[in-house]
Parts: sequence; structure tokens; C-alpha cells
Amino acid sequence: MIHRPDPSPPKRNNRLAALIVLGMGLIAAAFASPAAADAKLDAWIEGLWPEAQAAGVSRATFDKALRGFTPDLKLPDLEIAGRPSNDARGQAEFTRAPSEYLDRAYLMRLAATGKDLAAKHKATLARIEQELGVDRYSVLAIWGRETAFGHHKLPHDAINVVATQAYLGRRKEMFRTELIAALKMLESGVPRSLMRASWAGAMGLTQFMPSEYFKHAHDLDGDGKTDIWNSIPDALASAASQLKGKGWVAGQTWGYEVKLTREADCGYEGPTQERPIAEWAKLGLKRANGKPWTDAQLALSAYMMSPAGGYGPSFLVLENYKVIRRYNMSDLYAVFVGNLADRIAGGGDFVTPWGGTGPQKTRNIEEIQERLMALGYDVEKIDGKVGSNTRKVIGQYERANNLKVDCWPSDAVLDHVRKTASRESPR
Ligand SMILES: [Ca+2]
Repeated sequence: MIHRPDPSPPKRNNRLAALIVLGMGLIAAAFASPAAADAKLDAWIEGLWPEAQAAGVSRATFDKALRGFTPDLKLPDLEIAGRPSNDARGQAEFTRAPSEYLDRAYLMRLAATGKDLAAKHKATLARIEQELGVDRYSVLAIWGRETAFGHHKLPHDAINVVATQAYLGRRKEMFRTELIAALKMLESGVPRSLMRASWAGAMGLTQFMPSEYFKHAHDLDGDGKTDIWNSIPDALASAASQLKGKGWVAGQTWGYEVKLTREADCGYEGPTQERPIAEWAKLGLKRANGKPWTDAQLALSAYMMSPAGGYGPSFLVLENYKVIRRYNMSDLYAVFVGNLADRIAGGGDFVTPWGGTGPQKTRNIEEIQERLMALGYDVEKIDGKVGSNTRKVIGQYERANNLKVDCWPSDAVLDHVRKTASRESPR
């Protein structure tokens, strides 16, 4: 080993000069920029007033709500100069494996509680089915997914969260609307102490955004108050009302687990491949539980959903799957809620087990997406996430190149697209 002398230390006067510059910088940061930031924040708050006023919020409510507002810089999904944008679901480096999100043991525990609650709230749930047309199992599944039936403690003050997101978030316009709605909630008499929220501002037992509160909150127990925090009838009816408002089809389920075939592999996943179940049946798709398709089912329109590509259960999903997805824009969420509903109803166990799809490196997924896009595949966006469209195009690539079709961004696929790209490169 070659011995290398330590680099000589900087001369004392250089170091002193550096310290002075650093000290001046710190003083400037401590005095000048917070004041500037305060002025900017004050101006932003004042800019909200005309909208709040137009929405019927009084000046007293407005001032009280936003007095002393300090953005919560620890929230996810903010855009702050000099800080890498942190993704909403904390997937900065790795994407979460579907087997982890759709953990069978957790689903079974929730389903057991859900069955008890179905019995306990039988009369309420029957009324919800009758008045709003949403089945009891789906309503309970939303409650189970959102707050584990009220067991999740919501860590944030809703006003602070939506104001922070409206001021510094990646989706400022959307949260500005939510902030005005949250101020309206205060104006209508909802106590601020009740307005505890998730990082994204969702409140109550079934996680309502402030704007949804005004559209869909429902006073089912008839005490004159719409209480999505403490009244289980109100919270469940509000969730059902929201599903109904988003297009719920009464009397229909969300989807069916299916067995894939060579003719209908996971490369057919996603809404772009939607078709009647009769056509899927012609491609050989059968229900995983072995039951034959009924004529009524064959007439329904469905698309394929394979959250783990070829390494887990696949589903044909119907209109109500899309409705659940409108409640929370995530395929894993919608499969979770649909499956939990089936389990509370007494079935629902996965026929195909979740396989060993470990967490994937975001930058590897991005590279696969970039390379497939360059090769002319229908990649919607380069986001480093394993969404249904990414799985579909990987499946199409694997099929076209006589690889094992597993629709998963494995290292083997990455190696293969790198070689394909270099073969097709003009260099
Ligand atoms: Ca009530």
C-alpha cells in the first residue's frame, strides 16, 4: 500500500476568512430570509381571503384559522428549493412490493374484525344498502383500509396540512380548493380539535377530504350533525355516498381473480385492454376458483389487473373497481378494498399466492421505462414506478423477444433492453 501524506491544512488566514464568510451567511439566513419568507407567507394568506370570503367564510374564522400558520416542512410531497422532491408515498428509492401492501395475514385480521362489525352494525348497513345502493362489505372494507376501523390515530391538524400543501406542495391548486373547503367546515361549526388528518388532509373514520365533506357527508343517524369522526352510521353512510357519487353500480362486485393463459398473459394488463368478459373467455381466461362464467358475467366489460405481474394473483376488474380507485387513485388500494370486501363477505382468499417480487430500485425501473420508450413501446411516463402500464409494456417486450412473460422490471429485463438498445443503436 502506498503511503500518501495528508493534504496540507489550509493556511490559517484562509480558514479565518472562510469562517467569517460562513458566519455572515448564517447571520443573513437567520435574519434576512425568515423575514422575507414571512412577508411572502403573509401575502399568500391575504391572497386567499377573496376566495374564502366568496365561499362564505367570515373574516373572524379566516383570521383565527390562519393566525400563526407555519408550514410543516416535514410533510411529504412538498416542493422546496434545494431539497429533492419527496414522493407522496415515500417511494424515493424503492417501490413497495405488492405482496407487502396486499399482505394476506393483515387482510385476514381486518376481515375478522370486519365480520364482527358487520353483525354489530347490521341495521345501519342495511339502511345504507337500501338508501345508497352500496353493499355492506364494500363500505366496511373502505373503513378497514382507511383507518383500520378507527384504530389509526391521525397525526396532523387538517388546516395546517392542507395550508402547507397549498403553499408549498406539488399539487398547490388542488390543495388550495381543499383549504377553502376546510375553512368552510370551521365556519359551519366543525370544531378544529376534531379536524385531525392524514398527511394529505383526509379526515374522519373513512378519510374524507374537506371538499368531499360538502359533497357527500351524510347525517344517517339523524341527529342534525354530520359527524364523520364519532358517528359510525354517519361515517359509513358518507363513504357510501361518496362511492355512489363516483359512479358505484349497485348489485355488482369489483372483480374476479382469474388464471392467466399463454394467449392472455400479463402483457394484456390495464384499462387500454378493456373488453367484454366473453372476449377474455375466448382467450382462455377462467375464474381462479374454478367456477364457470355466468352469462351475466360474460356480458360485463372488464380489464386485467396483475399487481405483481406474473408473480401473484391476476384479476378481471369491473366498473366498481374504477369507482374505488376514484376514492384513492391507486391500483393496490383498489385491489385491497375489493379483496377485503370479499373476505368480509366470507370468501376472497387468493387462489394464486403472491410470489417473490422484492422491492425494485426506482432508477432501474426508470431506465427500463426510458429504454422501452426509445424502442417505441407505449410507455406513458418515466416515473420509476411499477404501474399497470409499465407491467403491460414489459410483458409486450418479453413476448416479442421470446422471454419468459412475467411483466416485472427484473434485472434480467434490464440487461436485455440494454443489449437490444445497443444492437439497435446506429453507433
Ligand atoms: Ca349525525
